[in-house]
Amino acid sequence: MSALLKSLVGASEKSARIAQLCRQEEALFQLLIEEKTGTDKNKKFVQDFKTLADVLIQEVIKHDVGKEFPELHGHICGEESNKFENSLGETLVVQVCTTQRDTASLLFKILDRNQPAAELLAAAIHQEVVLQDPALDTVALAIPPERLAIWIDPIDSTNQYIRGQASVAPIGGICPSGLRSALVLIGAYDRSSGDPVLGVINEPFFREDPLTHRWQGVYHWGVSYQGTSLCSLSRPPLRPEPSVVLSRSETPAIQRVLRPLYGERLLFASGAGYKMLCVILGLAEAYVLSEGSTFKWDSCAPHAILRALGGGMVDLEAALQAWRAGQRGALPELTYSQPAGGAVGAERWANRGGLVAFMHREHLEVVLATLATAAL
Ligand code: 2IP
Ligand code: CA
Ligand code: CA
Repeated sequence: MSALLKSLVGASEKSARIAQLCRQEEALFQLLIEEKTGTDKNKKFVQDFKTLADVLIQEVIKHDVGKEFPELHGHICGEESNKFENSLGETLVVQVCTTQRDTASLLFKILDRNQPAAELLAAAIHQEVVLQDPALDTVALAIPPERLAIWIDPIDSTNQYIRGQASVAPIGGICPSGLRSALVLIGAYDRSSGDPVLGVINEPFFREDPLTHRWQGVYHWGVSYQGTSLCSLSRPPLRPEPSVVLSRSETPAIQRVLRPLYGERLLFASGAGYKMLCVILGLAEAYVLSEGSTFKWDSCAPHAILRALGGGMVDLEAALQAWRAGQRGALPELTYSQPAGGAVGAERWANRGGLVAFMHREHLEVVLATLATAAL
């Protein structure tokens, strides 16, 4: 199990390096930021490249983890499809090849014959990541990989990743926007129960080195399985003046109802994963989302870490229903193995009832009691 945890952390590190590289290397950066000038073909190409960063990272994780754990083959899924249409209208399958050279020639085709970009990416994809983390080496856990499946969001908060604002001043410790909210999310869940088991969150843009202007990242992990909880972080306390973090597009009705509870400590941030991370780090007591705009790949990793620290993530609609019916014991947490009935495409994996991410059960109860009695 610790081998799987290490493999997922290693894959998140490689992913973070690819995400950083696309912003740092001129040949790649130009593709990422180029604006709507030029021909339609150019426009399409730029659009393609933005997706390519996501698709590539997902394929790298699938490849590296799948190679080490054949039991997981067919059970590593994510937001992206690996079919990719280039600007010439050719459909190509993005994959990690056996050698760096083969990967580079595949990328050369995908990237409209841009050799420097193809070579830089191929080198990053085939690099060996050596983790230097003694804490990880001491983790001893026995969870058979064949009981697990994996959800990946290769880059969450893509919009902020593309926009790339480096230094956005935090409000109440939380960055409202900017590169900080772009995260790599890798979560494992129990195939039969659907419960989240293991989560890795990597922050590729944690800190910019003032001298080299290179990005430095940081990762966090947590495991919660059959009564055993382990985490790279410690449980934050419930603060006397709690705060909540919301999406900027959260409904006015929810904002109005929560305002009296939090006052000035009603905070806003981009990125679903980042808002969950804020709860994990104790920068917010809750993340409330009333709409079905997140997916299993957004919540699985943060949810596993929250559980490892004694928190959780409930389905808001189902939790409110249970609360109103007086069933206030075990509130319905999100699960990860079943698609939503009657939905198609990505919608099958949406957290359709919205969610509340929380660290302290008593605070979740305050949120639910407030929302349950309000006219929404
Ligand atoms: C998005 C991203 C958005 C979030 C949305 C996610 O994932 O995290 O930022 O919206 O829910 O699905 P918001 O920022 O309003 O919370 P992606 O960037 O991977 O599409
Ligand atoms: Ca996402
Ligand atoms: Ca994404």
